[in-house]
Amino acid sequence: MKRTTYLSLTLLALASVFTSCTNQGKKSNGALTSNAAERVYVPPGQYDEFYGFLSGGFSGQLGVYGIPSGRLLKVVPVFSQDPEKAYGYNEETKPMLNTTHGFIPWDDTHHPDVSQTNGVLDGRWIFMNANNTPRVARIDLTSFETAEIMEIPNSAGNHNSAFVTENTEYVVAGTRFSVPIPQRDMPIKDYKGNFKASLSFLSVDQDNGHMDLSFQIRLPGFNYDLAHPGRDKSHGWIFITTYNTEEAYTLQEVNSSQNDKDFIAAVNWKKAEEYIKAGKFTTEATEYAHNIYNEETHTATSTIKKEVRVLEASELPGLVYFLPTPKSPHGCDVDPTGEYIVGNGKLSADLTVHSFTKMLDAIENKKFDGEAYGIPILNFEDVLGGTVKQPGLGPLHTEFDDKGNAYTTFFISSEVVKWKVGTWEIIDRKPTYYSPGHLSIPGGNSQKPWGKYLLAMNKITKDRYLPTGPELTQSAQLYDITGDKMVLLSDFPTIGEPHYASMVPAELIQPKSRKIYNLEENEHAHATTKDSDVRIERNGKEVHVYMTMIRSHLNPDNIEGIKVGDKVYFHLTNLEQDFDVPHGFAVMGAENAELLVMPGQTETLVWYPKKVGVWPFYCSDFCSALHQEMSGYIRVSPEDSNIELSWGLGD
Ligand code: RUQ
Ligand code: CUA
Repeated sequence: MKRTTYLSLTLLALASVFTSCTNQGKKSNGALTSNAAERVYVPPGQYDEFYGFLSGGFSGQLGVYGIPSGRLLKVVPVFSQDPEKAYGYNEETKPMLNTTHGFIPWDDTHHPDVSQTNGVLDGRWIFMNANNTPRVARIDLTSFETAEIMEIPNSAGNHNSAFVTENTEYVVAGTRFSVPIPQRDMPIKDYKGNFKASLSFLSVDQDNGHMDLSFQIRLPGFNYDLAHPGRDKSHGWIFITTYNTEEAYTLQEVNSSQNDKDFIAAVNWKKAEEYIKAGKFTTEATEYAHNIYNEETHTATSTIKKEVRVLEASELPGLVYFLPTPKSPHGCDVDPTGEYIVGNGKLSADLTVHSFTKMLDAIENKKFDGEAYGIPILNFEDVLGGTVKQPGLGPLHTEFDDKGNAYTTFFISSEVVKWKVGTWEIIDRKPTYYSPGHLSIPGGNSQKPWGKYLLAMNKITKDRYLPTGPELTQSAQLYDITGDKMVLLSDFPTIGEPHYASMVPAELIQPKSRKIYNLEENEHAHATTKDSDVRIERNGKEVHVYMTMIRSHLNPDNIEGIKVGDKVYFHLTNLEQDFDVPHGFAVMGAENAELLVMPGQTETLVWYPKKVGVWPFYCSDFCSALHQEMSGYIRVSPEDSNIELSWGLGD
């Protein structure tokens, strides 16, 4: 234990040495070549070449940026409520944030992953994980809205998620924390052998993207950190880093760093499908929410599902193998050919690369080195494909270009290192400011990388921007990787803490981008698609206001007969059918903020009138020259008043 403590102290000390080095280096540094500014400059009125989807980390959102400019285009609320677009506040989208733990409006998201066809990014959907209360979301890349959220049962710390297979057959999600499964009351010290992990396979309907929890694989109680599906020759497998194979449950910093090697778990999901077909699963009772937003009714529903099919890894031969990998590996990355699996051992001096071909051979010839909970451990030397010697300190993640190169981030030595796949030689290294986590290359985790840019996402910002008090924005850095040497082009601030990002050529998404919702297709239960349908209905204390919005009035704009103690539903339909003409809606004293209604869309805000008076409401989005006129009044009378319900627009 002493030695390990010493090791972490050394790493810490090194970290500060390196940080201060790079800090100083930066002041005089000529990292920017003279034409770097030109290479990220997108002239007014022109478009970026790529979309960058950067996870919002602890903000629970997804940031959409233009690359190379770094311009922020949109923040998509996913596992969050959004005071810009009313997601999670309006009645239509509240069900999206429902779970079996109740309404969870804030989560921690790390890994956006774009759908693929034949191992190439296709720009249909982006999937993303919620770490804390395990969920997987699907964001539709025509509307750029969260379209679906699936809660993951039997999981805890859904960090190892969401990873998309080559034809988007599955989105795979594993547990970072092992827990009692099923959950029960038991002493923490009995962790070893009793806590378990699960790997969930969510199938995806290729027509509409709908997810279904197809099955789970039950695994030993290690920590499963990151994963990548095999591709091309290794299609049908998924590779997952583990740490804490010690099964420590306290002071993990030390106790989880004892073993010389942890594992990369190689899971054969084609085999899993065979076992499912052959009925080798057990159906377990559990509970999880499945939430879907319907684009016709503009309304989300939440359904609680009750069971899941489970495959027990220790009992099913050929399903899972362990590849020994030094030392507490974090990222697990597969090269574009599918042959090499890179384990980024956080505490290892070298980068370990496994060979898929050798792995198959080792399996066939039973080159085993023992087993863990009934799962064969393959012999390290027999699966080793190569080693990148002393590339840097604290490797976290690796991506690939289209010329046979790999790029790895090093957190402690604060740099990106370029190396050659196959010869394992180091070609280039460039500092990052400071301490990068993930990096991203467009298509860099698929069969087809577009090796033009590399984005490093840094954990520490320090002095890169004007200070903003104790809380600083996070920072991304863009490199040109078209030459032998990487060239730093720019810094740009990001929201939350991006872990992974996915970058996609704009041409795959831009032509399909939705402009409006067609009024004729609006099937919202409370839509008002023409002015003659404007009305107010009272049902006891419940009042429904069917209101329309168009430049530049709200209809009705005078309402009387509302009483203290009512519950008023404002159903707003935006009658516009032009691109980029949303209207907002705000009414004084509303507890749940405002609405922002897209052309042709209907949204609902609930308002509890608590005080007698005449209260204004208005459009909160500057929509026209007479936007300031787009307003009205609602009269609230005492609870026992007998003022008749009435409404109007002019005379
Ligand atoms: S992780 S910064 Cu959350 Cu993907 Cu490595
Ligand atoms: Cu409508 Cu401002």
